Amino acid sequence: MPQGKSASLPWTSDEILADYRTACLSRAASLRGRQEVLSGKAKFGIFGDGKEVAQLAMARAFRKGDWRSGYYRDQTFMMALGLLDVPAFFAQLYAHATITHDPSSQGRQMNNHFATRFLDEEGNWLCQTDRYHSSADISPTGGQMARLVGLAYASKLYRESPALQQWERRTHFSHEGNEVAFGTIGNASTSEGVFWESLNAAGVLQVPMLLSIWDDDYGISVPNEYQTTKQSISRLLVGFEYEEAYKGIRVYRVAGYDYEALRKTYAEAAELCRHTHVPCVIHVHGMTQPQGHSTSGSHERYKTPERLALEADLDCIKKMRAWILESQLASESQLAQIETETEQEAERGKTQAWQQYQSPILEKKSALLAQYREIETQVGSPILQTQIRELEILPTPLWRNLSTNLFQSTLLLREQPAPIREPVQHLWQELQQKNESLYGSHLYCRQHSCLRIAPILAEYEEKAPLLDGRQIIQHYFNRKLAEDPRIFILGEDIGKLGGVNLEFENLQETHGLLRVSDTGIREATILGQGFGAAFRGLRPVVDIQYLDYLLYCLQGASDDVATLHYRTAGGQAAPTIIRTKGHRLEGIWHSGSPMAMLIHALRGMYLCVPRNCVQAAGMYETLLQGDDSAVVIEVLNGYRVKETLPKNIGTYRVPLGECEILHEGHDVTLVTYGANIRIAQQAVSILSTLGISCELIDIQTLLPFDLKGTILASLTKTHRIVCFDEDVPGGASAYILQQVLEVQGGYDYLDATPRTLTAKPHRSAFGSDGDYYCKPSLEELVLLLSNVVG
Ligand SMILES: Cc1ncc(C[n+]2csc(CCOP(=O)(O)OP(=O)(O)O)c2C)c(N)n1
Repeated sequence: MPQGKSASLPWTSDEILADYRTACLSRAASLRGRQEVLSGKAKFGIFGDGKEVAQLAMARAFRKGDWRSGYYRDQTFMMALGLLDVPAFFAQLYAHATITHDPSSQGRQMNNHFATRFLDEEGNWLCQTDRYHSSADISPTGGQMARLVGLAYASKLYRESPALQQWERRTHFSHEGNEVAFGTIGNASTSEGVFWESLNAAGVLQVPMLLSIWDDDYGISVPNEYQTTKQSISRLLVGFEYEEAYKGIRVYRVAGYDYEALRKTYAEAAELCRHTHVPCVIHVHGMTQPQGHSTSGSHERYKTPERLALEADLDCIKKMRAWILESQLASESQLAQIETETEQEAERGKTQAWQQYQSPILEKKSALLAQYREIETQVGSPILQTQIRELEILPTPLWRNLSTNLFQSTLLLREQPAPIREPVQHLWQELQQKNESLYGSHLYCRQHSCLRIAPILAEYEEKAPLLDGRQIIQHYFNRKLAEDPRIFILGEDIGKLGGVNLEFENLQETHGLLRVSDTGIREATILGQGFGAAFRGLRPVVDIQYLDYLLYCLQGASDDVATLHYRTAGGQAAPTIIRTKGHRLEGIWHSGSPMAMLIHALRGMYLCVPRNCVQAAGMYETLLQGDDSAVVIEVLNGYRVKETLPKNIGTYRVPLGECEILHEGHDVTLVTYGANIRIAQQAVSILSTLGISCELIDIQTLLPFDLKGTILASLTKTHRIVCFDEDVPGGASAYILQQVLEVQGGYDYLDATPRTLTAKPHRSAFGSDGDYYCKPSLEELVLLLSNVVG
């Protein structure tokens, strides 16, 4: 081994050559990945070529207990830490739906979407301090940013929260908040609003977030000229620059092909971040894309020959190679050997992954062909000739090809006697069920599901105090914050003020700034701040001031929070409670009830719509015992309504997915929830004076929906249903009727047309008249119910 420059470097030449090997292996995998897609063996591919060397440096600065929140270019980083091998890289490319082969996602995510597993098979949380972590990637570019803030924020909490320092399990998750959250993002995605919001939040919070910006000058075909003011993200970040008096963010700029500078920059930034919690950004410029953006197109269509030539010159592996030789760290033949070996390893890994992916399907195909031939012998005619031919000519079948083929065979065999026809039908059903459950698992947690939490009834003392609803919430959280150091609440105006409705009055004084924290007006990162911290064993309650403003964080809630457990096939959970208030106040943006939007965007979360604060507290308690995430929408105009304080506040639990019958009746079933309950109760008593008996059912949670079939049971008695809802026509009411009529089978019991009473298709105008004529009213409800009963 030539000694050369290694003597003056802080790293051994062995270490540098190990890095070079990883870079070469990663590149060899990328090149083959594209070929696999172009030859039809995979659907789509996106790779990390051109970004290898910086990721080696990032991996060298990464410690056990640290976290990554990145995007689809980071394969070299994952390989460098031993979190990804070549077979797993290809298994994900092929969408191999087996957890042992694609441990990131069980074939659910596009390739290069990475996740480590920190839950065991039973959903128990593994020790986090002795391993490397990658929070699960998502495809919406920039979407990793909000979560990154929270991953870093957890270190701050573990270091600074006195309550957490007392928690006996803290060492399972953190060593005094020394963990750094490493982020990665492409240059073009820094144009997203959430990028700026996250940076600002990290600067304000002073959290150990180390963000790398991989800058290859393009976002697919659109150059920085159209992406970034002044065409340089680090130039733009000057205002964020750290100053002793004002804090801020340390910004570094380094070339993506300069191994030595990258190693030094990452070592310095990570050290600073880890010890001082000053957030850092490393703008890595001069990166390239040897194969273009993805397999969806070719970059020759939009890059000039000069640009392509420049990229070839700047290729980071080529540059690293030249630097190694120049520095006399290795000889030409040593490097050539590494290159040959990594080519071979990539080839072997690819072949192995393909065989592992194909062999069970090919086995099934052979078994099926044998069965078809046997059937033809029994029938005595070539009845399945086409099906056999179709299978025979399929060199690389998918499971769906077998399913389709089998289904067509069931049609061809429909006239045959049962012993011939039924085994084929069973095979089709078996394959269908197996794959439906394979692809459908883990939408919610299993072992630590909130649905497994035993309910506990609220109990009342004889002379229980009557309080404003908001005080019930205050009592509940006061108790929980005292009991459970993992819980923290954050949001706009909830700290010093105690919430705009004073639901958290004095809680910050009692429990401290880190347990009940004011944030800026930044809903996307309020959610991310909580959600990211939830990966690290904490229990955030994220306050969104009004339901109408949930839209600002809906992208994160839908793409990131709601899909997490599913997209990792049970490998990750980050139980986050979004608390908000809505339905009914006055004003276009203070009275929204966009429930259908939430129901459909948030499958994977629970959607709780408590009618009052006592119910809400019971739902929070159930949620805090499980590992699922949820949105709880409290009734905005209910905080001054008097409620009786249960003596077991903080312990009683309202079960999720269970309706409550609030008034028994026999003429019509009235289903509703949340703020409408009070109006419905008035309608029920008016109608009883008219001789109409209504059964009033509070749905309580829209996700999950009436798991015990309470509404159906009511329908078997009343044969009529009215769904009363504040969403737009055809909004949540359509979902409710679909659940009752189709899923529960309520259609069979109806004697009258099912009806809905909803808000108007536009938003509600301001003022009490605006409210009355835009939202469904008591009078309309009374009229509708009496017409239905007729
Ligand atoms: C929110 C969102 N918009 C658009 C896309 C489609 N898309 C995928 S990658 C990409 C370009 C991203 O460029 P950049 O952030 O520079 O990262 P690079 O791919 O160059 O590494 C686009 C527009 C997306 N995935 N997400």
